[in-house]
Amino acid sequence: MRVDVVSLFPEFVAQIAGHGVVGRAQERGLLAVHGWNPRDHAEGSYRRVDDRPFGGGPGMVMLIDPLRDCLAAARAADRAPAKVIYLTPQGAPLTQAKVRELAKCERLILLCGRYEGIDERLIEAEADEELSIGDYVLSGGELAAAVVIDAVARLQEGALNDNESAIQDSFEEDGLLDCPHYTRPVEHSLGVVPSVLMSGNHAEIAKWRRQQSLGRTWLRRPDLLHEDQLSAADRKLLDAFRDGLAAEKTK
Ligand code: 9D3
Repeated sequence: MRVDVVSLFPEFVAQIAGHGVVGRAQERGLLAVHGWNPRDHAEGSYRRVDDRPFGGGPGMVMLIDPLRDCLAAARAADRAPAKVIYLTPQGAPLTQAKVRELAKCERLILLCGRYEGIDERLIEAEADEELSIGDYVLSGGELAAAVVIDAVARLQEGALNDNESAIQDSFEEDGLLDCPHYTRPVEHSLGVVPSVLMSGNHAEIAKWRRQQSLGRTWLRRPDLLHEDQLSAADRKLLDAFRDGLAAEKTK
């Protein structure tokens, strides 16, 4: 997969793409990330990339032409057709389902805005999709681009080592939160490890982990839990989790 990032700070994105799972995916030839700067396509000694908004108001708007020429240069750098994604607070929320879909693309071009945003005509003419990474305010699209790159990189075949398997992720599997994890020592001044994890009974351990995933999702992210769609076994585990909590409260 090839990802081209159009940004006034392309080195910012390259930096992130050089480390961890993303860096390793690049080393393994599974992913290539390239940066493109609209300022390199801006005219005159000022190399202007923005101007004041029509209708007035604060801030600046990114000009059509430097962006369009930059995007054309990025497109022309490879024969494969690219899906162009504009990263913006007005976009559809990024989900793991969307990440799975994007990870299958041969080529993506990520368009990062700065200032108040980009002239709407450029977006209408060039962007296939608009995505947001969540309901909070960033200073530009670069961190959002880094998030998209990280999430799609780890789904490339061969990007993860065996111990990092994407399927093991309970979130990837069924949209539940993960269970708690423990390591040595068994007894610490901060507390002891739940005894079931020391029992060697793998069926009981799997049940406990499943129950913790269900219980935590119910407590912390009820929006992710579709109770009406749970299996009878999951229902029982969740009911027991709730009973356990209630018992603890009355203790
Ligand atoms: C202070 C500016 N805001 C006026 C009410 C609008 C605004 C413009 C540009 C807010 C943020 C940004 C820059 N953000 C992004 O480019 C961005 C983003 C984000 O801020 N949150 C979540 N996902 C994304 S994707 C791109």
